[in-house]
Amino acid sequence: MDVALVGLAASGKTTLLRALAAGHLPHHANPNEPAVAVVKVPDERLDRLAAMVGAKKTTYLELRLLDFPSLSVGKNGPPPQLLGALSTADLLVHVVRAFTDASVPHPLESIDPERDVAALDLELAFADLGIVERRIERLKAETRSLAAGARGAKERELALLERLQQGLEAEKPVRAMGLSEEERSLLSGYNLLTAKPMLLVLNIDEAEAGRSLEIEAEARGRYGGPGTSAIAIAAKPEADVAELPPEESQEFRRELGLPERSAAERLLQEAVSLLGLITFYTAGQQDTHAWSVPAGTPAVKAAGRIHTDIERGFIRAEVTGWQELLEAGSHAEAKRRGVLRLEGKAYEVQDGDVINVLFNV
Ligand SMILES: Nc1nc2c(ncn2[C@@H]2O[C@H](COP(=O)(O)OP(=O)(O)OP(=O)(O)O)[C@@H](O)[C@H]2O)c(=O)[nH]1
Ligand SMILES: [Mg+2]
Repeated sequence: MDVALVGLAASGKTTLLRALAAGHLPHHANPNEPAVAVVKVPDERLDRLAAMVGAKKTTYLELRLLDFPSLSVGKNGPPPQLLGALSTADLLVHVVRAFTDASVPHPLESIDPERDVAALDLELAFADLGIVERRIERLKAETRSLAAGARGAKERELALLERLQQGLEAEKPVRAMGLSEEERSLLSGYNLLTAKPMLLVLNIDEAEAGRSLEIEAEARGRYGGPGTSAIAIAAKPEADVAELPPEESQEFRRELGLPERSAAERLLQEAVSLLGLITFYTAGQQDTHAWSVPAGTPAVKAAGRIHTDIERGFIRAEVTGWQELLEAGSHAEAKRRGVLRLEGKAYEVQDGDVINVLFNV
């Protein structure tokens, strides 16, 4: 899954990437293209399961982070090439400047997070509007050349696009238009930017780090909505602490007043949930492994994430909630306590399930 970090110039995108990638930073190959870093999603549940079984290897979920060049807004909006590169991302992370540091100039010359959020949203909506309008023109022309009886599908698409056009003109993102599953899949080929989930990251002052969670709650109330969430992070100190060994980082976090959970853990787990994914685990001694699947995935399909043979030969899944398994301390004890359940192919995998698939090849 690709997560694009976007924002105005000097909002802290690259600093945030340093906090998320803990020092493993890519180089910008070309100033007009994003730099890419593959990061592991920190996961305490996985760490504890791995410790319980004494796993030789622990495998975290991974996300690809794309650090985009800054997007300009207003009269000289972002170049089409950059917006095109954004269109294949699965999630947009808008890094919004909320830190005050006078030595870092702001492209719009004042600190105003609400204005910046609205300005970038407007650019994205404008880009989508262009795509929708061009498609409407094309569809109208195509429909005219068809016999009346053969116009059904195109007319349905046209009606949907006209609805989007109206919404976008009113600056409403597609993700907030309440589209059905079917309508969304009809639109999936267009890669509309405002149809993607959006995570706003308020990059706050170091001095405000102690109030992160409070500022975040306020921001969620203000900006949250369908497919949209917000988080407050002090990127600079988070980036500095991310490079320390884990034993030292907790102490520094306390001294700096940073929240107990790291920026990487908070942001990347929020990203996974905005992507509509849930995490399940396999707790083997060789490898204790986190896997992600879309919410609502049946056990047999989830098994296919592990290996296609396991999907094909699926018999049953032994399923235990991560917490119950940790409380029991072993699979054997979980079985004795009756918290290990046997589930069939259609069982809908839940976030936090620890699964052992019984299969036959
Ligand atoms: N005080 C303070 N400075 C920050 C913070 N985050 C970033 N900066 C500074 O702001 C400047 C720009 O940060 P970058 O992370 O390079 O911003 P960017 O969004 O990647 O910038 P471009 O890629 O040029 O658009 C740097 O000098 C950072 O040190 C922060 O949380 N607090
Ligand atoms: Mg940068």
